[in-house]
Amino acid sequence: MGLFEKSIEMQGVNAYGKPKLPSGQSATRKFPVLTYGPEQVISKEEWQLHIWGLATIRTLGWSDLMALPQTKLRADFHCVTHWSRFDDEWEGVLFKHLVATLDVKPEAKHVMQHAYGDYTTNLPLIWMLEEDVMLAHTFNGDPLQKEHGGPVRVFTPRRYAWKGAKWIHGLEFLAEDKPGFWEQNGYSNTADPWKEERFW
Ligand SMILES: Nc1nc2c(c(=O)[nH]1)N[C@H]1C(S)=C(S)[C@@H](COP(=O)(O)O)O[C@H]1N2
Ligand SMILES: [Mo]
Repeated sequence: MGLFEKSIEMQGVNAYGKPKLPSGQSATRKFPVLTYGPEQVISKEEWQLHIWGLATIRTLGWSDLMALPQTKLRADFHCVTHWSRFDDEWEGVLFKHLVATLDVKPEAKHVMQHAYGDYTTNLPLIWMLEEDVMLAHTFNGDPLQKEHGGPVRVFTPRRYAWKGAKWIHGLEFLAEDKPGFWEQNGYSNTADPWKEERFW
């Protein structure tokens, strides 16, 4: 997988004061594709994001997403299969900026991400609202490639990467937690790379 010597970019701490390279991870310059089931081929014209549950029911299209504040984020990507990538530039809409346009009920405490192709993953709302959780459409200046979840995926830099659904298609606001696809299949509910929360 193209491992390289521990170089300057992996030393020290990240933007949140955590070690740049979490324990049990190896750095790669490649960007492996990890998809369970078939790759989804969705054009930006047909892409839709449905919002339901304990929030305003809404459907956003590509132009609605583009009309929201756009943010660039330089961040690292940690996969539970032990590889990490560093310092990519991700661009898109922060989840918290999307939520600011919705009416979310106070009982909403959890979010289920639903992807085209039925992949799901769950996180507490409060973690989704962290300053770096993004609905990303651009990667290092280019449209996010379809194998990596284009036109739009969720990216959660402070969780293992399965916590971000590629081909994001729905956000369901819930009062109670519910396990997503990998969480039902033995992966950690919380997925903190710095605690090596891989499986339960
Ligand atoms: N829709 C969808 N999203 C997904 C997955 C998937 O199978 N389907 N795999 C997850 C897992 S396990 C990982 S590690 C990352 C991998 O993202 P990448 O293929 O861009 O490296 O996407 C996550 N998001
Ligand atoms: Mo994964």
